[in-house]
Amino acid sequence: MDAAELSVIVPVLNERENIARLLPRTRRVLEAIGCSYELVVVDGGSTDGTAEAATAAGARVIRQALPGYGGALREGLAAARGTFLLTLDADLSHDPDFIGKLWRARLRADVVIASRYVRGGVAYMPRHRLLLSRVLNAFFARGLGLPVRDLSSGFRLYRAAAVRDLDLEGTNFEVLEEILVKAYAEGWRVAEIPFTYYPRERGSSHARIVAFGLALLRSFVRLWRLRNSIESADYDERAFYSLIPPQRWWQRRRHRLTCAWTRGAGRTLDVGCGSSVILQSINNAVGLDVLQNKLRYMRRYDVPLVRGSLFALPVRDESFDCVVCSQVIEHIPYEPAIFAELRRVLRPRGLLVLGTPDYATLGWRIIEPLYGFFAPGGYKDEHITHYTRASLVELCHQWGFRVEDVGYVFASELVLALRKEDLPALPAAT
Ligand SMILES: Nc1nc2c(ncn2[C@@H]2O[C@H](COP(=O)(O)OP(=O)(O)OP(=O)(O)O)[C@@H](O)[C@H]2O)c(=O)[nH]1
Ligand SMILES: [Mg+2]
Repeated sequence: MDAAELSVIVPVLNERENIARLLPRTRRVLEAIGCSYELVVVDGGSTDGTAEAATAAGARVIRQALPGYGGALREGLAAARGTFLLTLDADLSHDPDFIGKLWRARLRADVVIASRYVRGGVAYMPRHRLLLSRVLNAFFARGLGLPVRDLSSGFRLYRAAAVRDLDLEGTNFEVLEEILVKAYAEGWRVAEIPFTYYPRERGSSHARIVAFGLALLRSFVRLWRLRNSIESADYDERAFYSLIPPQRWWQRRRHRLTCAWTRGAGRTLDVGCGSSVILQSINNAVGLDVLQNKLRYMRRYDVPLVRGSLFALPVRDESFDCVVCSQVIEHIPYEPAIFAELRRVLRPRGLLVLGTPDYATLGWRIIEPLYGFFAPGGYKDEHITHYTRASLVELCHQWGFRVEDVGYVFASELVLALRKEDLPALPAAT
């Protein structure tokens, strides 16, 4: 079978009556949309003839091997062959007529959620379940720094690439939050569109509040670690808005220094931009990074981006008026190629803004261990090359950069403004 444009994935457990109503309606909606599609039903061992009903309605039925709703969803996502993957419940709480709206919103983000909790969305649910759902969603969104209202909606449209490589482990309904958090941490965009939810009319519920609650809390702890580690695409951006005062001040001081010097400096290349706000504040910048997830995250801001490494910048000679290289050189081994490349891409008399911790300062020698202790998922263990002001200035001179200005973040992190001068002879790149 050819790959479809859209795979519709329905996890089912004893939903014979519901699936017999859902699938023909879904098919009509998909025919009206006019895309090529496949219907994938993931059966968790139904004993009421659900699988037979699904097969009779023309769906591909998969018998799940992993346990629970989470297992079913993961197997369904893995088995689907579409470019877009849509998941919905069988119990008609998720009206198939809504698929048209999700499909029309498919280019707005990589994950589109049918959301009960955005403006225009409505949830007809028993009051105690609504309350629980709202509290848990607010807790997850706040605690994990996700700008999403309805993290537990199972009615979603995914770009297949956004979920294909996620390493998922949830077996209960907490897999929904897990998918979202991991996709977001990989830099994929998430959007919500308003949706009206109705409770199931037939069949019986599979929600087990206590087991689900415990699974959700365990999952929260793991996801919290991920969100506060540098693995998360928006780590640098979140640090700028951190609620921990020293982290917030640090980021802002660095931003202020760097942006004051690069303001109006012309065409700028931000090498190792990550998801830093600096890239956005320099209005004429191209962002460059080695990490795909950081670049993917920054796409939402419409900044020009390029993937590459400082050892071999994928840009032409002398093509930038200014280069920013902040918090990069301490993460990579020292090689002459670094300075040769920074020099090569800058025009004559161009400006280089270079930032790195100064290991000769008492401040940094105290702060780095503290940072490693309080932010175990942070950057400390990645600092492999230790510069001091003296060693860095010496190197810059060798490579034909004149120091124009010197700044410090909390007397520990050095930021140099350097001017590219003519050099009669460059040091041989060894
Ligand atoms: N394959 C599979 N499907 C499941 C499993 N648990 C639930 N489902 C299906 O997942 C969807 C959502 O389950 P529901 O029981 O509706 O859960 P809920 O919406 O939180 O609760 P209610 O609507 O109140 O029943 C339905 O289509 C179920 O049939 C499972 O272990 N395996
Ligand atoms: Mg339901």
